Amino acid sequence: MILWVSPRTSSLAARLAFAMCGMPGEVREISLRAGDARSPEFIALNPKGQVPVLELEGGMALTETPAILMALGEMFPDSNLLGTSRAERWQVMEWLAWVAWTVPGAFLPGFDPGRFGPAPAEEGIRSAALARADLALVYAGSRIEGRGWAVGGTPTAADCSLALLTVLGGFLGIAPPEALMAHRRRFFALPALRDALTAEGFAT
Ligand SMILES: N[C@@H](CCC(=O)N[C@@H](CS)C(=O)NCC(=O)O)C(=O)O
Repeated sequence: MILWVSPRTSSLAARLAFAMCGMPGEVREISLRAGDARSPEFIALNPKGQVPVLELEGGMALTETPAILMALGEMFPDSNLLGTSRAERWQVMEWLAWVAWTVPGAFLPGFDPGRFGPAPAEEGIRSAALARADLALVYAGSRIEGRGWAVGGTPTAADCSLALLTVLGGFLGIAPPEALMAHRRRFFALPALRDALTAEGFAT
């Protein structure tokens, strides 16, 4: 099994989930910045030209973070990535779906406003995105306040996705609410994540 990522991008959530499963395969890094995702070899793997991709034995190349996290959680149930009950699994999916919508809807235009409108509109697009991203972080902070983990009593895939939001917020210069930062510190302190975080350039 191979997990394809590009460091310090939204593939971080899948990389953390892979680490929570005990690194069941190889992690292969490409550089989005260098254009690797547009190479013929990568396009053959994922015609969308995006990371993450989970390449499975038998040739399936699974894309889309929620699908990858769900597949990992099902293949490695001891990881508790999908929680410990049916209700927790639904709640984990609720978080994954929300983050999957929130990243492109609220954060991405902040990084790359030119993709969402012509040059004269870029600054407005960017500042509107920052406001939406800030609101999303405040919402997530209010949900995590007073809790150890996003769902249930152990870390799950939802925590991978929440940590990603704080990281993207930081890249945009937004300070996430303290409850969310405390959650990220707690999560990043898990020994299973140490190597993945080091590879992504985060101090643990
Ligand atoms: N819907 C996909 C989005 C993945 C995505 O946007 N990946 C970004 C990483 S920041 C990417 O590869 N962007 C390259 C591009 O779209 O050109 C998911 O949830 O996994």
